[in-house]
Amino acid sequence: MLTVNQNRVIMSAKVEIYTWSSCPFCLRAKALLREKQIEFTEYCIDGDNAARMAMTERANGRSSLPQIFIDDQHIGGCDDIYALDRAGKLDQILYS
Ligand SMILES: N[C@@H](CCC(=O)N[C@@H](CS)C(=O)NCC(=O)O)C(=O)O
Repeated sequence: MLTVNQNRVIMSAKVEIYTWSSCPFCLRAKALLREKQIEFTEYCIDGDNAARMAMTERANGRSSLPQIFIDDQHIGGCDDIYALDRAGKLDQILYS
């Protein structure tokens, strides 16, 4: 995927996030991605139990929202993506 970052066009990873519209953790996770100017695909699954079950299977049993995937690799939820960022590992995954 092509992303504009600090006025440069660069390659970045495919980012997907499953959300509920009124979930504070989801809003927080999306805020981090937006802050980094990362484009992402959002699957808002409000009230869709079948979609939640499919997400849970893809997320190795994790059923809380959000669940985040980068290039089809399961990252986890909001706390996980912030922890990766604090550890300086998120940019590495996004731009490798
Ligand atoms: N530690 C998780 C917390 C996520 C969380 O608790 N999300 C709520 C929605 S805001 C949830 O999925 N709760 C489980 C449920 O309602 O079944 C994270 O950082 O993503």
